[in-house]
Amino acid sequence: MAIAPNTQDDERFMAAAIRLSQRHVGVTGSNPSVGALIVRFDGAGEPRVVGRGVTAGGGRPHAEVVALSEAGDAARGATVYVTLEPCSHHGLTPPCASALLRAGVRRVVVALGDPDGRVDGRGFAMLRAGGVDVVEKVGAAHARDPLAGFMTRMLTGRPLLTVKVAVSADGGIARAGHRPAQITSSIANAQTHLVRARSDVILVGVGTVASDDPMLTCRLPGLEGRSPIRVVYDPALRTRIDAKLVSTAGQVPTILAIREGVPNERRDAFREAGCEFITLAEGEGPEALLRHLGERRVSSVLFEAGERLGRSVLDAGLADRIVVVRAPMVLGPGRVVSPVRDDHLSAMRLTREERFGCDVWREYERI
Ligand code: AOF
Ligand code: ZN
Repeated sequence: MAIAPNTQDDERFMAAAIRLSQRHVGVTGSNPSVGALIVRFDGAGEPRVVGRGVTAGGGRPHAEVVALSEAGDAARGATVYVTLEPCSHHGLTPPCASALLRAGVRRVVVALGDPDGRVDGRGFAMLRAGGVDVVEKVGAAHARDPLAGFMTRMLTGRPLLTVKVAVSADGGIARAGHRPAQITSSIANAQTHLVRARSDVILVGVGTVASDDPMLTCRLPGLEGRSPIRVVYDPALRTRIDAKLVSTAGQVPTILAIREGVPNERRDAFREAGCEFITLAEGEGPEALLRHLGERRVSSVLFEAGERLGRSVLDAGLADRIVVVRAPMVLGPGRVVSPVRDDHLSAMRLTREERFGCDVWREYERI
C-alpha cells in the first residue's frame, strides 16, 4: 500500500527541487530556471527519487519534462515536486500539465504560481480537472530566489536589477582621477564572477568603460561559457572603438544603449565590430533602458556601478538588490566615493553577510 507523504517529506523534497532550480539560473534565456523532482512513496520503505529535472539551457525542455523522461513508467502514481506552477500553454512543445497527466502522476506539490499571463492558475486547474491532488505554496519563501528575475519581469515589465560595488575601507571605488584599483581579493572576485554567470545582462556606464576598459565576462574555471550579455549605458556614444568590449563583441553579445540622434555613420564601425544598439528617445534614462531590456525578455541585470550612473540609478530607486563588498585596503585622498549611501540601504534589508578572506560581502534586498 502506498504511504502518503507527510508535511516534512513535502518540505524536504521541495528543498531538493529548489536546489536543482538554482543550477541553471542565468542560462535559461527568458524562461525561469525551474526545478522538479519525482518521488515514489511505495510501501513502508524510504521514499525513492525516480526523476530530477531543471529547465534546460536556453529554456527548453521544461523541468517537468526532463524529470518525467528520467522517471519513465515509474512516474505513474508518484508525487512531483516543482518550484513553479506547471505550464498550461502550447509553446514549442505541449504543456507540462498535460505531460504530467499523461504520465499518470498522483500528486503535484508546487512552491509558486506562474504569473505568466498564459498560465496564471490554468496549470493548477488542468491538473485538478485531471484528478491530480495539487498542493500549493510549499517552500515558497525559498523557491523565490532562483525565480526572482522572472517574477520581477512578469510583475513589473522590467528585469530584476542588482547594483554591485566593491568599496575600500575609506569608502572609495577608484583612486583619484578615476584610476582603477584592485579593491577586493580573489575569493570575493570569484563570487562576483558567479553572480555574473547567474545574470542575463551585465550593465556598466560609459565612464567605467573609459577608465577600466573591462571585459565583463565570467572567467570562473568551468563557467567561462556563461558570460552574460554586456550592456553599456552610453547616450552620446563615447565608447572608444578600440575598447576591449567592442573588439570582443563578436564572441560575447554587446549592446550599446545610445540616445537617438547619434549619427548613423558613427554607429557603423561599432556595428561592424558586432555591437548592437538600443536607442533611447530624448529624455529617456536608465529606467527606460531597463524597460527596453524587459521588452527583450531580459529577466536579471547585474549593474557593476561606477560613480555617475551608479548615483543616478540608486537615487531613482531602481535597485532591487544591492551588493556591497567591503575590503580593508585604503584608496586615500581624492578617491572616487562609492555611489551607495546609507540612505539607499535604509530602504532595504540585509539578506546575506559573508566573509571572503579579508573582504565582507553584504547583500541587501528591497523591503
Ligand atoms: C514550466 N516548467 O521548467 C519552466 C516554465 O516559451 P515557452 O513555451 O518555453 O514557455 C515559457 C513560459 O513557461 C515561461 O514564461 C514560464 O511561464 C513557463 N516556464 N514552466 O512548466 C519550466 N521554465
Ligand atoms: Zn512547462
